[in-house]
Amino acid sequence: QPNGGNEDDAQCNDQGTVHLRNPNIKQLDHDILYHLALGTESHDLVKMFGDVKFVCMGGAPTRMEHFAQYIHSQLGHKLPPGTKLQDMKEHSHRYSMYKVGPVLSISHGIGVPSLQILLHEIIKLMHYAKVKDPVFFRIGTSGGIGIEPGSVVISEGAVDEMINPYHEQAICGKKVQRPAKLDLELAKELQSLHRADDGFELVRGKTMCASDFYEGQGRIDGAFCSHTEADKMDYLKRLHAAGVRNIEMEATCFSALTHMADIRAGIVCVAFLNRFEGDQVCTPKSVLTQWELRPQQIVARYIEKHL
Ligand code: R2B
Ligand code: URA
Repeated sequence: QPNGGNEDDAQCNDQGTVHLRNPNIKQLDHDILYHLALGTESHDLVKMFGDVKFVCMGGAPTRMEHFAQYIHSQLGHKLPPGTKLQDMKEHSHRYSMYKVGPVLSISHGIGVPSLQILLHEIIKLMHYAKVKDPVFFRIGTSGGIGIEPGSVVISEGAVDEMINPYHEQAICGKKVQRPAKLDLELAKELQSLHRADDGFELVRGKTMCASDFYEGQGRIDGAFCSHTEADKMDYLKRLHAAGVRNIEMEATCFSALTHMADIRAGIVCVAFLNRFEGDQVCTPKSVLTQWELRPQQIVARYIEKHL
């Protein structure tokens, strides 16, 4: 193992606070969460974030701003009196972060590297803020496999492009694999919050995480392409047969890092297209924007239920 100790150590999460699996952290006088523009010495993290219960992440800054507004308008009555929507602009060197009482809404950008940096710092933030039993969500967009465009997929777990159920990370010249597991009970509960009159389908399935939108997702419409339409269809069918129902770009990392931190986590994504039918996202932007609200609705119901 690289410096950092045994990843199989049992978590001592007796008080429900988030423990860091890194013995080096204890040696630090103070810790700077560089990409969040926060630090243990410069900020009172317990005061600022100690009440957080739900951490919601999604790729786009505007979506996460909208989610914060949505939570404020929908759940305001259940939040402590006077709870305001805080735009934490000054604490977003790279990411956009909003706080509505116990709900943190943060954009993570596109792809694993951007998300992974954020997860390291947010998990440390939860630890320093002494947050108890937080639940993490990714509310995102994806390409569906064999499902109606506009459907919502609740992930049961993630696989990489090779259909391996782990997140692989090179550390000091060695590849380290970490299981990309999600909480199945949470996934089932999220599914139960779907209503017959929602006007969209909701399915549970595996999510394939790619490191590219084009060739890495089998698309034949990128700037480069050395495979055929038939190769693509074979690959999509193999994914489907393995239980994969959607493709996006962060699921393995999100699942693996939350799992390692012993944090309950769920991924809820809307599918913008059915990849069996094509590669281009042809639906008008105004419709996509409406579809993007669907995962937010499901997660807001979960939050409301558990407030
Ligand atoms: C879904 O959509 C983005 C790419 O368009 C990426 O962040 C993802 O996971
Ligand atoms: N996001 C992806 O990563 N893939 C898609 O096909 C659509 C959204």
